[in-house]
Amino acid sequence: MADAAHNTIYVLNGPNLNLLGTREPETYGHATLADVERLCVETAARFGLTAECRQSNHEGVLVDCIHEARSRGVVGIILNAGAYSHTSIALHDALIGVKIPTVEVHISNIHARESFRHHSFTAKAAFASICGFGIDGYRLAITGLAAKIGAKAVTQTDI
Ligand code: CA2
Repeated sequence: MADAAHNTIYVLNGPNLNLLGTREPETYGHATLADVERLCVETAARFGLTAECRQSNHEGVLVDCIHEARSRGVVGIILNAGAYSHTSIALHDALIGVKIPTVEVHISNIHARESFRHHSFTAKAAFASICGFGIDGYRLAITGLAAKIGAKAVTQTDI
């Protein structure tokens, strides 16, 4: 493995999540994508993990990120595939293919919204899903992922 990343997790955000904090605050809150990514980096660090954050509006780019995660030896994925969650068999297949422990996150409670948001293809390939906690869902997801992969909270003396 050329570029092993054995304490790296990927945080992948899909289409339109770059607009966070600019519109629809009643649904998605006021935090920006930069706020989400900061939260993820800080939460991951508490478990000795490095969060690498990517956002793309393109399905194929997200598929490529998932493949890259495997080739780099990434140990976990946090995925909010946005609307592709509800449509993308390609993302589902990529996650199944790489076999990396994945947590699906949605900022909003997709089950309390339109029926077309109730089903998620990507959730079927994740070991856990979380929705409706706003951006705190990312923190909860990383905490759960850390427990799943055996990454222990680091103490101040470890840092
Ligand atoms: O609740 C979530 O996190 C979603 O994944 C967000 C997606 C939506 O399609 C999913 O059903 C649920 C949409 C992200 C769009 O984010 C925006 C943020 C601000 C303004 C406009 C869009």
